[in-house]
Amino acid sequence: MEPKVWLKKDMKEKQELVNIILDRFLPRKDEYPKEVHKAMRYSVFAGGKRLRPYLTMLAFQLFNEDVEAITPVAAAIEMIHTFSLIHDDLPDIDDDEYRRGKKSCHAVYGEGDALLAGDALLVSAFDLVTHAAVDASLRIQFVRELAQECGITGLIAGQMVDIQSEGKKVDKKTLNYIHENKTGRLINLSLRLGALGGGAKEKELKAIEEYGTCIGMAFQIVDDLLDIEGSQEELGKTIGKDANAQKVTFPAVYGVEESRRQASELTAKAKIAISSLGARAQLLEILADYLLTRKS
Ligand code: GRG
Repeated sequence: MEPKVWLKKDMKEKQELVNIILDRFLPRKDEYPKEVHKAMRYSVFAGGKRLRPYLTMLAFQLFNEDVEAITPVAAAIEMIHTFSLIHDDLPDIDDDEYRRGKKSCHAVYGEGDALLAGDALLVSAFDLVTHAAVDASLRIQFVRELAQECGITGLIAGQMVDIQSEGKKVDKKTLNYIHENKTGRLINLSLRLGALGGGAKEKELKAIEEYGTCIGMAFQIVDDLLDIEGSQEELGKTIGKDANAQKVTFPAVYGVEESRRQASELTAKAKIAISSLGARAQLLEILADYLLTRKS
């Protein structure tokens, strides 16, 4: 099968597994109090590539075929990711009216409901993680690592510095700090939890983490480039927002060409990092290339 076709097929199958868990786990739309449940479901099922859950499942599958065992963790990570998008779009953060090709959560349900829907997704994700069919000690580790990576030493820190840096001239170190924390940490953790759940050894984990660090940064560079060169229709969100808000982005600091070069270099490094895992890591390699050329 052609690599891209294989990847698309596998992504679709795994997306469906994740969607089933999300649908089973999230409260029904008509459950009291309805508004918050509707808003949660609206954003979770608005679309989205389901990249992070896919990474968790792929990493798990390198070591264990029974991928359904890790699906609760994959779905929980998607809930956290969706929470971060809902809050990121709020008027006091990035103020974005569109997300995943639809009106953003607060634009439909109002700021209060969107805030609570995000909070509920974040908290419930920690419950869902504990449903993974792995050893209890691993489940505890998952909860702890999620809290650390998403909290004040991870995502929130990255987002905070991002907000503080708007309109300012920042150095390359700060640019890296923002992107590594805001985007890279959750991408890397998605892979790490999958690999840990599957039973990866220390050396294998290291290779997967190196891959995660590289594709995480490349993913954000491409995200920055798409904000300049992408199409609003394909992306499903407003484009040109970064420049308008004087955001700290790779193209703003390095220029478009150099940013593209860095994304390619990181993708090549990511593929080298997992070459030691052999043929079983082929889909991760194909995925790295796909992420570099994605249009949405
Ligand atoms: C505690 C998780 C947590 C977050 C609080 C709001 C916030 C702090 C962080 C926001 C982080 C953020 C929005 C980073 C941008 C990352 C990014 C490039 C998102 C787009 O990801 P895609 O393209 O989106 O995978 P889809 O819609 O396909 O899922």
